Amino acid sequence: MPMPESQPTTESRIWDPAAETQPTEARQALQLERLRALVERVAAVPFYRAHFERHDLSAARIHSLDDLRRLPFTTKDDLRRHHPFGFLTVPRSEVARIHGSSGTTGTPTFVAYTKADLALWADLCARFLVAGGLRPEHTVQVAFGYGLFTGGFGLHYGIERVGAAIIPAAAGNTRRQLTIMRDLDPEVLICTPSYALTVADGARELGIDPRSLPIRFGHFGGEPWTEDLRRDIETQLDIQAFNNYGLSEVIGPGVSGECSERTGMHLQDDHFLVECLDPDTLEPVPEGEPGELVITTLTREAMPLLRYRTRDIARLYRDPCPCGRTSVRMSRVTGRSDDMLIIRGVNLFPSQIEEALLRVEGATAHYLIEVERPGIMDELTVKVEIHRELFSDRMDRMQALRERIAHEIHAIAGIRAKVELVEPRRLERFVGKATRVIDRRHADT
Ligand code: DLL
Repeated sequence: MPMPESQPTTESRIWDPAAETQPTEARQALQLERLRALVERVAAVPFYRAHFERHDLSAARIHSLDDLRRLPFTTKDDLRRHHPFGFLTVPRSEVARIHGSSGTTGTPTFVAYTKADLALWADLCARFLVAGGLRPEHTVQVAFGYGLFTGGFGLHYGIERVGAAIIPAAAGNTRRQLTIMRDLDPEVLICTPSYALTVADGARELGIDPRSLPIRFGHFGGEPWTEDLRRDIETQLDIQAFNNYGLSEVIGPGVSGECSERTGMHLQDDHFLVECLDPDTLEPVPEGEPGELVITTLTREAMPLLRYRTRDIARLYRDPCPCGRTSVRMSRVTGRSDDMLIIRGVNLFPSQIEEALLRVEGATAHYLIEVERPGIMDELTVKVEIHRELFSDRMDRMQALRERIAHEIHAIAGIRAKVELVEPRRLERFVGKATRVIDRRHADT
């Protein structure tokens, strides 16, 4: 496992030593016990019950952790098909909170939590925050959105659990974020990695040296980023940058996060059983090879999931970590096995662009999505063929059409795109699967 170049100086403490340093054998016994209990609970969900009946499965037939492989996969499409609460295993009256996936798609996926789920979530966030240096005496600025997105509230209650002071600044308005920072002296920043760089840029624009800001370290997640970006953030802001990973369907942030060693993110495997599979064959990849993470939520109450296909590609590491935590660790997410793009932290499916184009008279469904990261922020360009009769030299008409398309894309996908109108048949045609996306962001990493 590669070592980061700079060694962090944050102190390493463990939030829940009994759980986090549990010997492997005891951990496996606990996982098996929890897996059996889970199989019993999810039999209440018609989707799972049908599979159990077909395959004559029950909790009593789960003898070892290998029996996990006899359980069905769950996909985002399954959740959509049983929208909104087909996977609920508790009465609605026991639901304490509902969040949604950041994918602002036509059919959202909602995730329900009981009171116990919320308590667990806060605890899991506390674990990685403490592993990455958070102490009760710190002040933390949270620049994640507070809303259906799990980032803001998830981290908020984790920080509260640790006992640190929270500034719930929420997402955006960089100038205000900087004023808050200057006035309140937070040592910790929580946001997406790309936003951390926006904060640095914003400071420079105001004539402030970003290295002079009070922030000493940050916990960043919610979108893919590279080791290069980490170095950039650390240099620009003179901080230590920690990575944390999660997804709404599983719980939100808190699935995994780095300790001060920063050699992979500790996966909280007393609560999440993780497999690393070849996305095509669905067979396990060899140890340490990249594969799709598939997660079973062992202890979630409201909406537990069996073998949820995250589509996130990463490696797993099982060698011991010098920090003393015994969990399996995961690498950075290096890609996704489906076509979902994450642009400036927002999930985008090519089908949403298609949907938007088809709402605008004059636009066609021949389009190409180009994503680049010329500076620190992702840039989305949609090239679209328009009907010949609309292709005129009247600049004002073309401009109006571009704006209508951009407006529809924003309405459907919640994202701003640059729109380029092209003449009919200018874009490549395909005999097999069409290539709709050219993503140049990771070409050099
Ligand atoms: O992004 C949960 C989260 C919020 C995690 C804040 C960390 C911090 P979703 O909106 O459902 O949930 O998006 C989940 O984002 O499947 C990954 O593809 C991607 N993702 C999340 N964290 C990371 C990360 C939240 N550290 C999807 N590195 C996931 C790479 C990440 N990708």
